[in-house]
Amino acid sequence: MSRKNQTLGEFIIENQSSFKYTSGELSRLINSIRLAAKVVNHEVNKAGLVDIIGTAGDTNIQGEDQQKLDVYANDKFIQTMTKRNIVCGIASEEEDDFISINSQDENHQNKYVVLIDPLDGSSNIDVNVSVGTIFSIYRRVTPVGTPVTIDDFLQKGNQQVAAGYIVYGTSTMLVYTTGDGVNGFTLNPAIGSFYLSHPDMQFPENGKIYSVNEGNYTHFPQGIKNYIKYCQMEEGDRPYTSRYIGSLVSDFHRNMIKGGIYLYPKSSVNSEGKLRLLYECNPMAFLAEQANGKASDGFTRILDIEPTELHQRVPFICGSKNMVDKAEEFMRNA
Ligand code: AHM
Ligand code: MG
Repeated sequence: MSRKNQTLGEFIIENQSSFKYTSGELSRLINSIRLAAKVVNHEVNKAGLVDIIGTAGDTNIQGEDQQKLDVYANDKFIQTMTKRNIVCGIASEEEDDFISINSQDENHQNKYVVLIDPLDGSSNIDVNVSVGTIFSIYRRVTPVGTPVTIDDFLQKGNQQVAAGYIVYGTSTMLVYTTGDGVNGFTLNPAIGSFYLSHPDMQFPENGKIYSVNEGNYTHFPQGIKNYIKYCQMEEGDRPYTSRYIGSLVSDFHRNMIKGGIYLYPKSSVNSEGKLRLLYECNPMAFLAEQANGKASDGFTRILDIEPTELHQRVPFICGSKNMVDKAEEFMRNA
């Protein structure tokens, strides 16, 4: 039984038995993500001090090399999961190829692979605006005991066993699903523990917020242009409100709480869209569906798309179910 103020550690232990494979391996993996999130959070919070303690490429006062925060976050998540011998493979936005991790006994006994965007929206760091980490977890499809292959990573989103994000915002939250609803945990920085603050998160079926980079308007497909005009039209509960942070995790998080839609369509500039299927769209789509929302590329359910490459991009429309349905209708009819 989950209850508010439960720590994330307690929640993971109590809910372990509801997960269909109960070896504890997935729980250990989520625990290691929790740990890395705290370390990255600590560093993100110091970002404003960069002029005092040194910029990327500098050496700081303690003689340590300063790293860009996205590189730092990438290293921390990979190190945490590798050193704890918890996954058999990792793919990251920051790495060209996937990483195969040998178990300590070199037997490749771990069953899970993780795909991660270690610091999404990192251009927001310099201006003190929220950023996030996104993760997606699968069971490997190749046999345990052999090195992972690309096939372990190129799985459809509907095969995910867990997914989540960390939002480094006015407070830091970890939000995740193992396919049994979505729960959000807020970090108490004084104690260093995440507490269950948002049990069973749900997208309202309707919303009044649309989030899209309207600077790209002239390059959008006609269906998206028509939908944006629909959002702006004065009729019924419209016009909707426009809110765009430019940080997927933050825009998604707000829309899930308040009701809204996020769109990153393809355009004449980004012919495939901008966002990455495997470590941005799929995990957010899994969360959205688990929270009674919806995610689509305009025509197809995101979670049903067959991946063809690690860093594949797709158009992404995600949020309150009725809003996504409406945007799809405009795409179909354009
Ligand atoms: P990134 O992975 O390079 O940070 O890009 C992903 C980000 C999303 O978080 C955000 O929604 C989008 O890119 C913003 O893009 P744009 O500046 O083109 O609107
Ligand atoms: Mg990203």
